[in-house]
Amino acid sequence: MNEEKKVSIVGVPMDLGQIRRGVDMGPSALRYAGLIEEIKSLGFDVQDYGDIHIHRSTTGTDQEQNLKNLQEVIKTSEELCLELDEIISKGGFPLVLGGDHSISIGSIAGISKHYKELGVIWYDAHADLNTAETSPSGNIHGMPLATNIGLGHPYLLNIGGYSPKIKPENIVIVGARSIDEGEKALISEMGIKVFTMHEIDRKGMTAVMEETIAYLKERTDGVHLSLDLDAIDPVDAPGVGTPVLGGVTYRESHLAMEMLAEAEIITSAEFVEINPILDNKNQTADVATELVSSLLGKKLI
Ligand code: B3U
Ligand code: MN
Ligand code: MN
Repeated sequence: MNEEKKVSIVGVPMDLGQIRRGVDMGPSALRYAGLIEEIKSLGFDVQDYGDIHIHRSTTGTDQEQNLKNLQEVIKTSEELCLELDEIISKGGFPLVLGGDHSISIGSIAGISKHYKELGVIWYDAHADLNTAETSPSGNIHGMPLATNIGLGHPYLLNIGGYSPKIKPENIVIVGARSIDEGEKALISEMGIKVFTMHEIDRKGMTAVMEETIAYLKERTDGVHLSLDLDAIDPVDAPGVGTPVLGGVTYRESHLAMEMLAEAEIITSAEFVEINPILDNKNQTADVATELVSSLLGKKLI
């Protein structure tokens, strides 16, 4: 990442990919935390594209097929896809502010067409590899990674007009500790690389990120960072819809972002699942803002 890069911000106030309201306020919480000013202070040209419109119908919501709010998710994803496609065509670095993790279906649809071998780092307590068939909840925020590798409802796969968006071997999941049975089967069947909390505890974040970077450098021509704040321990990031104990620490996460900045492999990013209603004085948005800053190259000295 270089200083001439234009950072193009898109907010996606989407909360229909899961059942707890409040995550739609994530983009506001990040702007309130001073995200834009922080990125500007690093010397970047920042362009804020504002928020994507979220289609909310109170009637006709599709609750069938174990896919909650399917139509609303599709409409928002298509718009996000177009917006990111345009940003990348204009040479911007897309920074997407969620919203729940279902937004990743639209973001990766817009980004992936610009790369032959897009890599993805999925920094998350969950694997988000469910389909309607395996999902215990019907919440689409638990399905975006499966969708992106070409598994799931045809309407979701069709966003952006092509599928799959990414190859299973171009994905690295970091921080997972709540993985459903169907997801476990898929991980081994597809050979998806996962660093669970076990590997992070055992090898340390330095080794995990060194391996992640080396693995992706070898096989990809761009890397999207999809950072779900619930990867981080609830002590450090309490404002998320589905907190899971035993997460990555604040310090480990900063180290991870600093190593990615140093490696210069990240070509787009999204920060998702911040729920200000469940937060402690905007702590989680403050943490996310700091992590964006480290990812974009902020140095301690
Ligand atoms: N795997 C579960 C729970 C979940 C996924 N993502 C979050 N929670 N944040 C599911 O519903 O798919
Ligand atoms: Mn997630
Ligand atoms: Mn998660």
